[in-house]
Amino acid sequence: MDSEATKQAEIKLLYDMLAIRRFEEKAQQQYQMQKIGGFLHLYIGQEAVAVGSVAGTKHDDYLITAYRDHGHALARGMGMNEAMAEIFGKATGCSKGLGGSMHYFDRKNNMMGGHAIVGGHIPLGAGLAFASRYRGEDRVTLCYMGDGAINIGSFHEALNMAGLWKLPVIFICENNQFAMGTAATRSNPLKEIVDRGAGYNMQSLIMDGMDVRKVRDTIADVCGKIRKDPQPYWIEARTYRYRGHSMSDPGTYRTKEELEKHKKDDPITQFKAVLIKEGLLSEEDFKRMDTEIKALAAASVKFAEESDEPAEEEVFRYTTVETDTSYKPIPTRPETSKENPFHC
Ligand SMILES: Cc1ncc(C[n+]2csc(CCOP(=O)(O)OP(=O)(O)O)c2C)c(N)n1
Repeated sequence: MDSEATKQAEIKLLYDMLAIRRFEEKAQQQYQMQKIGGFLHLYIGQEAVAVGSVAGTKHDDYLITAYRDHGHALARGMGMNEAMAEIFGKATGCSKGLGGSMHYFDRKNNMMGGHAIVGGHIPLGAGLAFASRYRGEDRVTLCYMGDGAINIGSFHEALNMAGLWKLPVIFICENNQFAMGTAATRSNPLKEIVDRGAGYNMQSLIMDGMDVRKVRDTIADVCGKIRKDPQPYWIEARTYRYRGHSMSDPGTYRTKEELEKHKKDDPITQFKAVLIKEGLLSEEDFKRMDTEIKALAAASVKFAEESDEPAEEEVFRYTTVETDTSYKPIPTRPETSKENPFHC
């Protein structure tokens, strides 16, 4: 990349993090105005993990995550309109208004969903990686989860299989230190979450989840290694969520002092200061960027409000199975070989 392209790529990291923050602030406001039903889990504080990791991937690489999914979807290229409309339950939403905040889906950007059942998506992440390896596709899967997901049965089954079959997947534990109100230190027999990878013979590492550049560089490096030598990785991203678990969380499990301490590491203010110091951005540039993003977030609310509800019959279309008579199973299966070593 020439220096102008490099500069723009750096600024985009900040832009994307700020877009998630402003989008969610707007969503929070709308929720408080009772325009949104159901759950709303904000990603505020954790933006560097989604933005940095997406920047370290190719667009073909799959992403799959849990219910705190706005950040991953926006970072991967989902527009604010379809993201906001989904929270509003409108037909123009990314999941046709039927999934809500916890079930974003964006096939065109290879974002294979937000998933509400804690740990339920981890085998799906392994499955995506299996599929791309089986088909001989050059794809890495990024499977994100919270620290509360690592004691769920499906976590162990999926990591075991991924380790055994050397699947091209990066399991990223976004350790924001709490599963609802339970501190990770109270639910794990091992002191360090990163040490979990050893049980599945996985390369494991810790990543500073508040530093967007470090996240990008780590993921780019690991993806590069996986493309050459397919195998799973286990990464603990150390981060922190600034808002409650969801909108109805009084937050009594942590002190104000603890929260304030972590806010000093805010990934957006930190990175903004770095870019200004390096002469890549001015305060004026930042204000312009912020104004533009706030206008997009406000416009997304208008778009959501003006969109139609899903038609009544659509609800049943996606909850019951219709037999697809045109479906034909893959006629032949590639032979087991060095490239395709699965014995199943
Ligand atoms: C199987 C299952 N059990 C319980 C819940 C209720 N629940 C919703 S969120 C949550 C905590 C998960 O915490 P973590 O995985 O650390 O993710 P974070 O909220 O920190 O992003 C729980 C227990 C659920 N959704 N699914």
